[in-house]
Amino acid sequence: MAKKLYSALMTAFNEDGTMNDAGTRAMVRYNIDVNHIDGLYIGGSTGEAFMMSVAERKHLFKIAFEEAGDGCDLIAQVGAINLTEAKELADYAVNTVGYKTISAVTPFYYPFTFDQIKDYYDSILDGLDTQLLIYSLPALTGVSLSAEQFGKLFENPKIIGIKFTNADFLLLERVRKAFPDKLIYFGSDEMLLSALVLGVDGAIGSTFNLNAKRTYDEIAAFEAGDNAKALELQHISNDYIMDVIDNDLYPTIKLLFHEAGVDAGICKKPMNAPTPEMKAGAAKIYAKYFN
Ligand code: NAY
Repeated sequence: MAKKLYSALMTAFNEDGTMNDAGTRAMVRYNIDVNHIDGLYIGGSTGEAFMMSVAERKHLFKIAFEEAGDGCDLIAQVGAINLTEAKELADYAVNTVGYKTISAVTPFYYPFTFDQIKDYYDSILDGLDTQLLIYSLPALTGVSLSAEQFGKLFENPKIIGIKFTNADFLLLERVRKAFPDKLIYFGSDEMLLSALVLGVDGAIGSTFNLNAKRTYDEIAAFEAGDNAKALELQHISNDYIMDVIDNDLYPTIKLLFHEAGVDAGICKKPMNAPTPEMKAGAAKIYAKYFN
């Protein structure tokens, strides 16, 4: 099966923190029309969803779905520390809007037991005709699942795979070997090539919003057995990613959209508003990697 690339969709905001729908829609369009992206991951970390109200998250699901139409695959990230809200978001995404696939971050902040985490996923899926990707992001959630624990979550047949944002390559190898039929989408863009070697099904990431073409070329080189070319492209992508991180990751991706002619709004506080220095930095990054 061809490997898939998903951009983690950003959510555009105005200076007063309200949603900027035109900006979000424009980023959906750019991903479909310019990047020819396989899919969008909506309302994840990159989407700033954990700083948004339930009403705002629902609205995001609705406008992204409307704008994308049949243009690419869509995954709605419904996870929340408040399980009632996660269930409400899942029901809305699936039954009101029409998403076929959802994803949910592991419940975070409190040190939940594995049984509690399993109950969280089973509760979100209870009564819903959908499929779900576990969103595993130990660096931000503090929740690390073992291969055995992923296996227990997979006992729910609606759980089809993992968005694996983790640099633990031994775990990735163990999970890949144990569950060859489950989907694994890798989520650390700067380590994609190493994950491709271990047999991931694709990637979901923030930096593909601008860097999709180079990443598709890398995947194609890897699949053609041209590891030298794939590595050369990963090196360039990582120079780009490091520059973006140094300039402030999410605000800079929005600034890069601006450079590409897309009015992507700004990030929501407490994320940074763009400063003149950040704008100048983004202009340099755009000129260096995308001209
Ligand atoms: C999301 O929206 O949930 C993601 O984008 C997950 C993947 C990204 N992780 C985070 C925490 O942003 O693309 C990565 C990441 O931004 C990139 O690898 C740069 O470190």
